[in-house]
Amino acid sequence: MTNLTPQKTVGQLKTDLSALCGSGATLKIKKGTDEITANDNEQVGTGTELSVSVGGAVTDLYHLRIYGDVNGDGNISLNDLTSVRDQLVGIHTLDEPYQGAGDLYGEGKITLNDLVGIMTYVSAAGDINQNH
Ligand SMILES: [Ca+2]
Ligand SMILES: [Ca+2]
Repeated sequence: MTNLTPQKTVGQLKTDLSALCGSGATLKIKKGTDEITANDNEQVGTGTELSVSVGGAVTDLYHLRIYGDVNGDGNISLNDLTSVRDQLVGIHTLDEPYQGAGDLYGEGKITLNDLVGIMTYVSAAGDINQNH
C-alpha cells in the first residue's frame, strides 16, 4: 500500500480507511510483532502491517510503504539518508520492504538518485512522490 504521507498516525490511517471498515470489517495495525491498532498517536511507517478481517477471517493484508522511510518510523529523516548512503557504499544492505521504500523512483534498485531525492526532502527543498 503506497500513496501515504509521511508522519501519518494510526488515528489518521483509521480515519482514511473508515469507509473500508464501515461494513462490519475490523482493522488491525501491527508494527513488527506489536499490535498498535489502539495507539492513535503512534506513527505508522514502512513495513507497518494492516489487516482487514470480516467475521474473524482476514480478507486483506497490506504492508505500508512510505518512499524515503527506510527504517519504518514514519518519518523521512537523516537516519533514512544515512541508511541509504550505507547501502550505496556497501556498508549495509536493506531488507524488504525497506529496500523498496528507498527506491524512490521504482526502477528496482537504490542509486545515487534515490539518495539525492531523500537529501532534497530532508533539506525541505523538494517532495517525494508517494503515488506509485
Ligand atoms: Ca524513517
Ligand atoms: Ca531507485
